[in-house]
Amino acid sequence: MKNFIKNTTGYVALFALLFGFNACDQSEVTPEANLSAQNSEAAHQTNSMNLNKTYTVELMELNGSGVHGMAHIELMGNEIEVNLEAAGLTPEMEHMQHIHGFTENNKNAVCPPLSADTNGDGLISLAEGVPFYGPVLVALDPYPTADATGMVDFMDQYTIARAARSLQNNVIVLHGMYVDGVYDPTIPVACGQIKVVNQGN
Ligand SMILES: [Cu+2]
Repeated sequence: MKNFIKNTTGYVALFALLFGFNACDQSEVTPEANLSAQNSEAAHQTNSMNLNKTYTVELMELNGSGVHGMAHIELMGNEIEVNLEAAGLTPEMEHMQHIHGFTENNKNAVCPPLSADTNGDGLISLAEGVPFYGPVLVALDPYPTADATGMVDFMDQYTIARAARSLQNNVIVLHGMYVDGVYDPTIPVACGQIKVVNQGN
C-alpha cells in the first residue's frame, strides 16, 4: 500500500473521492506529498468539485395536466444519479420519463410552448413537442408508477453518452395521462429545463 501511494499519488485523490476517505489524513505521506500538503485541502476540494456537477429541474405542467415536480441530478464522470419527485400524475399508472435533447452542437432543448400544438387539437403530442425538446437522450427507466395519490418518488443511476453530458442543454419530460377516456402513455404532462447548480469549478 505504501509503494502504491508513492507511485500513484494522483490516484489517491481519486480513491479518496470514490471511497470516502481523506488522503490528507493518511499517516503514510510521501516527501513529495508533504511539499504540497499546504495546498492539499484546496486541491481536494477542487478535485471533487471538478468531478461532480449538480443540477436541478423544476417540472411544470404541460397540456393542463396539473403535474408538477422537482428533479435533482448529480453528474460524476459519465454517471448520473437522478432524484425526481412529482405530484398530480394519473394514479396507479406508469409514467415514462426521459431526458430529451439534441445531439447537434449548440442546439438547446426547451419545453414546448402552446404554439407547438400544430394540429390545433388543444394538446401538444409527443411528436409535436419534438422540434422543441428533441428526441430521447436518456430513458429514466424503469419508469415509475404513480401511487394512489398521483405521486412519484424516484431515484436511479445511469451511464450517459458524451453527447448528453452538457445536461443544461436538455430538459426532462414526464409523460402519460387520460385523453378522451383513454390513457395515452406518450403525451407530455410535465417538462423542466435542466439548470446548473454547481458548475464544478
Ligand atoms: Cu420523453
